[in-house]
Amino acid sequence: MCPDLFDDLPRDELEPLADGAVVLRGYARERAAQLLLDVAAVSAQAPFRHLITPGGKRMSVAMSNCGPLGWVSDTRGYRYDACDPLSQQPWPALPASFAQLATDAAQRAGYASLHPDACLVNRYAPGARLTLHQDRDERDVRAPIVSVSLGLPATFVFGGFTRSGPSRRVRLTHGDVVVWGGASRLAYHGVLPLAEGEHPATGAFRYNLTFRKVF
Ligand code: MD6
Ligand code: FE
Repeated sequence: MCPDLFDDLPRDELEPLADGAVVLRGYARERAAQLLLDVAAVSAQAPFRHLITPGGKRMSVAMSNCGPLGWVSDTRGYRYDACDPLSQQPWPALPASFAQLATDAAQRAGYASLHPDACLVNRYAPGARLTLHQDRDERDVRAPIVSVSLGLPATFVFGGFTRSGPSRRVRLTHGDVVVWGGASRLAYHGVLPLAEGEHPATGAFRYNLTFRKVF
């Protein structure tokens, strides 16, 4: 069957992924248009760019940030920085639509309150991928991460606490939100190379917003 037939139905399913991690299917769908307008506004101020890994490789995913802190990478390492290295200016403020969604989704997933101080905005073109990694540059790993998928579908790989351990794959489509904390907060994860496609809301791209509490 073709799951896209059901794209217009309201969905608010809570799908357990692992201990502490849950997929809220379609949770952001009704807000997606506003979120994408705000992605455009953020990236007008802090353009998408391909960061360089500490090992000297160009990342295939293009990134921007908003909020008090932004995640950056260069040959000196990974870190959070209050300024955009391209402009030497503070990152754009967290749009109200972003802040509201992060708080609502965390609550829906059972986390009392999330006050994110960083939002990483990822843009995937066909072929772009994210190799297995842990999110461990945040000092406060008690807070969950809220991750929003917009546009083209992607396959998310969710592993354990070692890079080579077993993993499962989860299809993430437009409007899906993953809330990820507790026992899974430091699990390895990644995104398989994005397939070619055309999405009515985002064209040939997938966007992902991840809200974090760094401090
Ligand atoms: C992405 N997401 O979905 C990449 N990290 O494009 C992540 O790397 C991620 O979705 C931590 C928690 C949730 C995530
Ligand atoms: Fe991550």
